[in-house]
Amino acid sequence: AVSASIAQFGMTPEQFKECVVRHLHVSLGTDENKASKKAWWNATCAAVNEIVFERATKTQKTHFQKDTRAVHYLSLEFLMGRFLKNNLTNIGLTEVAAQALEQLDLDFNEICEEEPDMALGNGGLGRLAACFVDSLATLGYPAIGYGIHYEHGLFTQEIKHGRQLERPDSWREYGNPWEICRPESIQEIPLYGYVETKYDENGRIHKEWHPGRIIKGVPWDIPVVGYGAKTVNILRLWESRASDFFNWDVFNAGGYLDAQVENVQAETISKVLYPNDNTDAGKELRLIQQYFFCACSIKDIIRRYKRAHGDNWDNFPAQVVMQLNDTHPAVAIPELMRILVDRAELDWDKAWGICQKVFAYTNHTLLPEALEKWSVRLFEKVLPRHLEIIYEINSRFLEEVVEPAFPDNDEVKRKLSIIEEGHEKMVRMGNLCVIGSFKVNGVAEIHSKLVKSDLFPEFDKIWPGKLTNVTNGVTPRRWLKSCNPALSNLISKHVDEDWPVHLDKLQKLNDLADDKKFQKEFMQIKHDNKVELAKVIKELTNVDVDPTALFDIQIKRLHEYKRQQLNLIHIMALYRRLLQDPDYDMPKRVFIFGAKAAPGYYMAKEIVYAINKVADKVNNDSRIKDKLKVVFLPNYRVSLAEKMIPAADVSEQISLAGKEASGTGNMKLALNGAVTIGTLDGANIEIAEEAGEDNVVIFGLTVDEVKAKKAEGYNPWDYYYANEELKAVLDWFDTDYFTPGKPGELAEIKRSLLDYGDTYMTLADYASYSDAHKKIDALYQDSAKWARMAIVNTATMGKFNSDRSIQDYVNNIWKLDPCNVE
Ligand code: 26Y
Repeated sequence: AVSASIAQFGMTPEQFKECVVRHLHVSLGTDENKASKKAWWNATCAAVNEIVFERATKTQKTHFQKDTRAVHYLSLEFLMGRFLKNNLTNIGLTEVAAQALEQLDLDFNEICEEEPDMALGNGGLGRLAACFVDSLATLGYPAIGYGIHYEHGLFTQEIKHGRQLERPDSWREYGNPWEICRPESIQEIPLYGYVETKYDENGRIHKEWHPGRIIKGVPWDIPVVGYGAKTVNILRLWESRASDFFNWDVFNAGGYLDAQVENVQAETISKVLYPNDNTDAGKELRLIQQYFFCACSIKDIIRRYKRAHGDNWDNFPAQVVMQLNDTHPAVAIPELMRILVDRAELDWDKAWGICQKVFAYTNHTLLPEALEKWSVRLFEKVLPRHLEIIYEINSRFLEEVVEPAFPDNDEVKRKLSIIEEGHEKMVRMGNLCVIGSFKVNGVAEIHSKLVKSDLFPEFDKIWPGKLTNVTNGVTPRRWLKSCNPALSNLISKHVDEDWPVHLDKLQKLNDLADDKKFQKEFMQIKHDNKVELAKVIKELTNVDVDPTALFDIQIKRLHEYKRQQLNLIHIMALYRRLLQDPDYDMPKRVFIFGAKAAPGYYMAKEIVYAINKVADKVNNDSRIKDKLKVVFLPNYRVSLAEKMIPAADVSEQISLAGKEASGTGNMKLALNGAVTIGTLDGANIEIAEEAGEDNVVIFGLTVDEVKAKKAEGYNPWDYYYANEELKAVLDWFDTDYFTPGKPGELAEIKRSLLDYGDTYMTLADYASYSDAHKKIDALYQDSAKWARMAIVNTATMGKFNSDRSIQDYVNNIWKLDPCNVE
């Protein structure tokens, strides 16, 4: 069905070329002689959009006419990356476009490089949202993604003298061809002010919120093209502006300048993405961002519902499900209650019944510092009516649900209460989400198990079955077909060509895992991809790396729990071994990092610096004869990931067991034939199950062993004194070996691993990690064995198709029907 629909856009390169040239003239106002590469890129996008916008309109119309139930994916982050190549892949016109541009003497890849990444997200959670909207459209489900139209996405990272510098990201400074402004769907959003209590003639209480400010929300629509391009869904992102009528008052009062100040404040809301990943800062502007986009989205959803169903709310839960991407959009729950109770004047129980049928919540982390809490004081200032509603939800929950389940148990009540009592009272957004949702899911088997047993055990007892699992996935369209065309073509020679939508079909490659010819072809492609990455490395860092070396890649946000520092100390140990014994037996190795540190995360930035200083020293030390290279690629982002992942031999997934909820980079790397070195954490466990124990290298403490060791009192010094190599490497941080003339510049890293308690048990896992790498070395030196492992990894990753994740959500949570468009 998919390839048939692709044929429907059957276009010749000549036709596509004509279309591009026409747009160069009529849309870009230039011509073939003057056009910059940027103009060519814009014109190519415009050509693609002739198909995309048409399909988007048709899809929206069909969904409206059939009055379909839809999922509304609420997320503060969508890490979309680039669109051009992806949309061409999904429309099935990549080859046609490449040939058309060639006829114009242009290089397709070079033109694609003109596109800035749309980086409206931090890491895993934001990229997951992007993979999910791709899969929803591919599977033909009615869905809309809601988020914020940030002016500045995640900062651009530069490395200067080894340190991270942050520069603003201006992804749409010169316009963005993929988005359309929809002023006809603007929403007005209240903030601040106070609540008035009124009584009607029957003595019924009524609350009226008198806001202190009104903000305008302007929607921008971005089409999301499904593979095969039958369904094109919409990602709707809200931009904040000053409200016209509100400013009019100020203006009439003579406050022209004040009005401008108000404008700036209003526009600040969607100005910038918060760059924290897995650490909550609790800032007022962030709460306002959360409320702003939730309120806009709910108004938008209700407007659409009323167009089909009028003022009758009875069908609302049948038509609408809202998925909360972590607790970030949790304020949507009291917002819907406010609209139902204060505006629609439903009675509380009826309103709450609706809410509890509409919301579902995904938990992405167990880390205490990432669990959102807002001070009651701040909540009351920004959203006074919502705070009242939260108190009401809470008191009814404690009385009607907790008391019967745990009679007279104040300790459990204290734990489950949405309000945390203490020095400063806090609103716990996680508890609010569990109480207000009909389903709660973790993102990998082990994570979901820990959500039940450690994070919310009492909730699991109160509502058995509410807490569940949906293992994450990644879209094979972007993360294999589009980013690794050579491997994709090889696969298509041996597997039905609809493998990008039936990824389980890759299993057929298992039969070829020992086939000499296939091994040779597979590994030749890996080599070619490494040659390409080596060029990128040279360009970005001026470091020469040998493509025949083993490429070992760790790409993810910089966080102590992800343990880039474990990778680093092991690299230092290898360096030391080579210095002590120039004949030390190991294959040539290149260690490659990509990672952004949150700008306020001190230790993460120290680790970035340490990696770069070690890299400087190692890469320029002729004594080790290029047997070891270390590369930190600056500004890691989706488009850079697309170049790194196809070139990886080894995938580093080395978080402390129990800390990484799932991981998704692990899936992308394995899918492209990298062998995982990893702990039994998150989705690594399921990857090992699928690929088989022989095709991954597992090391380190298990979740249970971590718990036991913590309980008995973990002491990192024991490991320091017990391991001569580990001690020597850690002591290196006190010297000026890697920071000439500046002894102790890296000493904080050693301190964090010893004096500050080694929160993530890096030293406890060191010996086992080092052994695991020795195993990798031996396997790599047997090239047939290695090829077999790489192939089996690609062959067995079918489970991690995000289509499977979406189908799990549909079956167990959303209960949607696919909708045929045309
Ligand atoms: C509270 C706020 C500052 C905050 C902002 C971003 C908190 C958390 C985050 C981001 C979390 C995140 O990206 N979590 C990751 O989600 C992935 C998708 O489920 C998982 O694969 C990954 O293990 C998890 O760390």
